[in-house]
Amino acid sequence: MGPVNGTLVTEAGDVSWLRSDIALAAAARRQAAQLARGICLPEERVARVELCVTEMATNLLKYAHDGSLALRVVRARGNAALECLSLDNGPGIDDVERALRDGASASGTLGIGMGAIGRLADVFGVHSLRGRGTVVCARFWADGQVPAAGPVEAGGLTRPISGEQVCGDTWAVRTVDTAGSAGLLLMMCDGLGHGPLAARVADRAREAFRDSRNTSPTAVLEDLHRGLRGTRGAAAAIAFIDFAGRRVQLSGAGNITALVGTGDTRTGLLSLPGIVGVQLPRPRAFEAAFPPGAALVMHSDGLSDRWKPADFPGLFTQDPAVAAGQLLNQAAVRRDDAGIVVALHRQP
Ligand SMILES: [Mn+2]
Repeated sequence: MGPVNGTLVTEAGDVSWLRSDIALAAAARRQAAQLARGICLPEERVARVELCVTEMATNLLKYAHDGSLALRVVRARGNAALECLSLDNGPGIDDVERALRDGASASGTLGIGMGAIGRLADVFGVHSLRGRGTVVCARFWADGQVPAAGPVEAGGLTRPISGEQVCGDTWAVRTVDTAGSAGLLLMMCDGLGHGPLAARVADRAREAFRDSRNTSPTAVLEDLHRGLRGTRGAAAAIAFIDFAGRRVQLSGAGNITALVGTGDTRTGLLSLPGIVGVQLPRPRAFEAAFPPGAALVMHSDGLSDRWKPADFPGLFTQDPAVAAGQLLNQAAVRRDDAGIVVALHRQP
């Protein structure tokens, strides 16, 4: 049974990570086509997906040297889409606008094919940092219809520690719509350790978050604590974005980084010590303003917390999957599961 006062917007699912090597294009085509058919994309659109990942793989191999593709099914408000993300730490694209227009970057390298990917996909986004890397996102909705976006858009991404197929980091987003308040609830959860036992914590956390009837972050965190009893436990944080009040409230325990970025400033939101599911002190909530243009970012310790919004010009005007992808791409520490969820308050 779902929550009475809200519906699930989106949550972490399985992500296929494919590292850049000579077999990347073929492997990505096979994997992407299988996922696309799994959500009943018509064959004509499966062919588009295959073209898209071929372009992405070719770009990574030729120009970025090292990078990866992340393929996944995303679900939002009852619809499903196949999403293809390309992440690299290559030279970047000098002039993204130009690369999209005439199919060649100013340096004649990484941007080739970018315009083609943009024309193939239902939703397309690219964010590039010179000398630091590029993230490209192409999304194909099963029915070709892009769902209407709300005032706050959210998305996330997880990547398991190298050598593991499953991830202990997870995230989820659901709406709150009661007489008193309308907004978005977000969860970021880092199951202790990694591998299948940590992934089980992550599954249970998403379940507890979905089933919670509560709307305040402290109460949802306590529901998570009950849901995770008997597991090895997790660091977790719950945030509530109040649409009318333009504020965000956060309650967390353990090592989850949470901050609101507006322009060049970042306001940290504190979590208390504790292990959700094992030992949770009385939760407290911390608040920050969340004006239009603001970004809420929550991530596990699989990402360094030393990044600054000022180092990512233009990132928070992008699709949340691109923003999450670029932050993970630039800040992941690689010796741990990595997980991040981002909510962006669109300008009215
Ligand atoms: Mn961790």
